[in-house]
Amino acid sequence: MTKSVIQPLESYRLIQYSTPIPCYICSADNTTDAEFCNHCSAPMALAHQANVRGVQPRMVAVVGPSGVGKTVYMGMLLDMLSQQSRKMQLLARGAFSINLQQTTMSALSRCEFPRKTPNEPDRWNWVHCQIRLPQQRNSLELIMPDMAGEAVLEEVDHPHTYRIVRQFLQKCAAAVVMIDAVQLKEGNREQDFFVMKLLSYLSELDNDPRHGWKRRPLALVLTKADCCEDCWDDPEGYAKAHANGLWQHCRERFACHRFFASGVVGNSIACDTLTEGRLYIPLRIEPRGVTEPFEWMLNQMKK
Ligand SMILES: Nc1nc2c(ncn2[C@@H]2O[C@H](COP(=O)(O)OP(=O)(O)O)[C@@H](O)[C@H]2O)c(=O)[nH]1
Ligand SMILES: [Mg+2]
Ligand SMILES: [Zn+2]
Repeated sequence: MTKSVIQPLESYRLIQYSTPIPCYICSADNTTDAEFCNHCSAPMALAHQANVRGVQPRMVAVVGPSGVGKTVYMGMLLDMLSQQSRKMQLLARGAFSINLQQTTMSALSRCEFPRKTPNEPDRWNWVHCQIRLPQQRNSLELIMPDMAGEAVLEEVDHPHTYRIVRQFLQKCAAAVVMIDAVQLKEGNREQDFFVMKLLSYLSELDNDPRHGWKRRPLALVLTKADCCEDCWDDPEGYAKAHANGLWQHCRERFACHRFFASGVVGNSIACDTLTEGRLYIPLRIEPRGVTEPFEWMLNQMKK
């Protein structure tokens, strides 16, 4: 014999699903309890935070080929800005915004570089932060993801394959574009080609003469400058000498751009391992030229 039981339907729970929440990156509707957007995989925490605070954060991109040093640069930048008190100050919004700084700084403190960024967008670290500029009353809300170089290249080569990359770059107010100074010097043209493709993609993504990428600030950062001393004094001259096509491209298509040099470690050595191949070990942390491109970019955005 089966005993009859009363099973409450709790259909009131379904009411919450009647109001969809639009994703902050691609604007597609999602249910209230979705962790990542169903359409582009961006974290829905970005949309919830924007709704709660009633402010629309602006977005900035840090892009470049895989292995150029984006993760190390962003982690160090966040760490430096969150610790300085007199100049530009950064305050993370939400616990998830601290992950990138935490993973980078804890790897560097163990004399290691952080692991490679996965290609899957739901595994990227996103940063939502508030920036206070010196002598300014109003602060700035920013969103920055640490995207994998391969995903960006895939979208650039085959547009519409990575919805998140396309939607994000379309809405970005400015970008830091990174190029490996060591590879340029060694004559490896891959960096040059990647960045030129990316810049063409951006120009086509939004070619509005007033608000399109032509007018948006672009900081071109030569990374790993600790290994090529000659790029510190004149980063633009270095780019002109070693990546002339890229330099010309910027001059013709981007009204607001500047070249910078940056290095996070003072010295690193290569070590061949049996399991993971060649690994680079940072011997000392000596950030140089890390905050300058970012500060320049924010100042240009204000204009
Ligand atoms: N010499 C030097 N090497 C760096 C620096 N930053 C990154 N690297 C090297 O570049 C590799 C890739 O860095 P990562 O930030 O993961 O690159 P991403 O793929 O662009 O995110 C690291 O494992 C290091 O070997 C730097 O400032 N100086
Ligand atoms: Mg990375
Ligand atoms: Zn989305």
